[in-house]
Amino acid sequence: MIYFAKMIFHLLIYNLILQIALSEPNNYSFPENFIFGVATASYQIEGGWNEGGRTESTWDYQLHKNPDLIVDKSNGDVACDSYHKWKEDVQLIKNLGVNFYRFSISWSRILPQGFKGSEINQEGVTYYNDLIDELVSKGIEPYVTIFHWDTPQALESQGGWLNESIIDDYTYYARVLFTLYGDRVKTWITFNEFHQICEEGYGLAKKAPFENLTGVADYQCGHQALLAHSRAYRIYEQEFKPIQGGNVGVVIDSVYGAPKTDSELDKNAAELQMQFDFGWFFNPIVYGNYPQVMIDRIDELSKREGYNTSRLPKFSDNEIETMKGSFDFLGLNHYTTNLCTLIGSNNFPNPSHARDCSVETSADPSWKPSAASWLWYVPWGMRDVLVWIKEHYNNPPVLITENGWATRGKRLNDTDRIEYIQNYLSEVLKAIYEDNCNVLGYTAWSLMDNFEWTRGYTEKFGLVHVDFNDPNRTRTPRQSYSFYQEIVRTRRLVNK
Ligand code: GBH
Repeated sequence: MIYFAKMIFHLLIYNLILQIALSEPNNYSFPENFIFGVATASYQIEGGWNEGGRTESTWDYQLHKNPDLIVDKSNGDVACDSYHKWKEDVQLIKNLGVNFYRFSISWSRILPQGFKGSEINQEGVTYYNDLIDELVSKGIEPYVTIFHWDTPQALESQGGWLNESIIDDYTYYARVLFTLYGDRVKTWITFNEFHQICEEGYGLAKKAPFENLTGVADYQCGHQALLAHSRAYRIYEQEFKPIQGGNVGVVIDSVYGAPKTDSELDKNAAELQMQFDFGWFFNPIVYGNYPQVMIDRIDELSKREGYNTSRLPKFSDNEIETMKGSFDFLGLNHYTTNLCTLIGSNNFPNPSHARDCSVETSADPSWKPSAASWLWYVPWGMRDVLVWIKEHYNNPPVLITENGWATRGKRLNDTDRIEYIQNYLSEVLKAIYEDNCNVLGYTAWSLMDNFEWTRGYTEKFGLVHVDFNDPNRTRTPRQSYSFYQEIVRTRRLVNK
């Protein structure tokens, strides 16, 4: 009897804790057309780096040369071994019950030499054919990211995204993919996060190719990448869409910039930050050109620094026309929020993207940190960023293409990840029902633990744990996997 009472007591306490952890989810259910998915990226999961005719990407090349670039000196040579274990991955996705799987294609698996006109590698083509067929046969829609940072080294060695010839190389590659897979792939994403490729890759040496020429190379990279995006969009629109009927979007990441205080100055700082990070890429895609505030400030500073042209390249009238409206949906990667305040430009290196913007960002000390130094738990930022996008770009269709929480170690009872997903989704629902934001769906990052770039295998984002010490790379679903499965099944937040 006492035993029984004790058990009930424990159950009550457990429920109470769960209720507190999950705080108050709202009562909305997800709209009928709202879709759910999970995401990964080729270099982070595939491995098989030199198998089936694949050549090195800039990541392979850099990490083979200098393992010290990564905290645990690891690399993506094997990663989750999805090059061999893709069937198991698809089964996990199937059991999760989601509508789509967002994955990326490794450019150097399809085109080992990378460049325009180069030979197509049949073994690489077969790998993705098999994956796509398996997904389709299980009722999961393939959502393909054409480029998620793994530039073929053959192209990187010629300057990569700083050399305008990459625009033709990229559009050739995109056309090859549309031709090969467009009968089954109806949702394409041209680029994942220009900002990380260009600012972290060429500006701040935090991502391959680890260049640090901020204020110059980042803008040049962004320029080529935007042009490559818009041309690929038009190629699909004109040559493939009439037959294949799919959609082409682009993924832009946004750390939401919120004002540090209610002051007008801080509100300006937040706006500036959003324009310099998010607007840098989405403004051209919607309106044809960089945000005016960016053009003006960089022109002005460049002059003062003695440059004879602006460090921010200019688009021609034709390019503006090609760019304007070059998206069917915006893919939004959103994880966290920063507080913004203006500070003097002398606090930043000269020149630099940070100096051009001159905003100091910080986290509120009360925000819960994750295992990733940049990621805090700020659910309301999800709603605010959706509203900001709605107001600035005339309520475009937005697919949330990534959102997730970082943990450390194996821990399968990832209640913090559950809380994060629950409350971020709750804000998505408010944005839909209370603010009329046009949100098409949600994608959890990530299906499974994977190679987290310079953090190696130390930071985990997976709904599924992967044992990287085990040659079999055994996959074990975490609690968050069942939790997300429940949301997808019931189409509402849990515990209501
Ligand atoms: C996504 O980017 C990527 O698309 C995905 O590949 C990745 O695995 C996932 O995030 C998790 O990180 O200045 O060194 O602190 C999210 C964008 C990445 C933007 C980290 C801010 C800060 C790096 N964010 N970045 S650092």
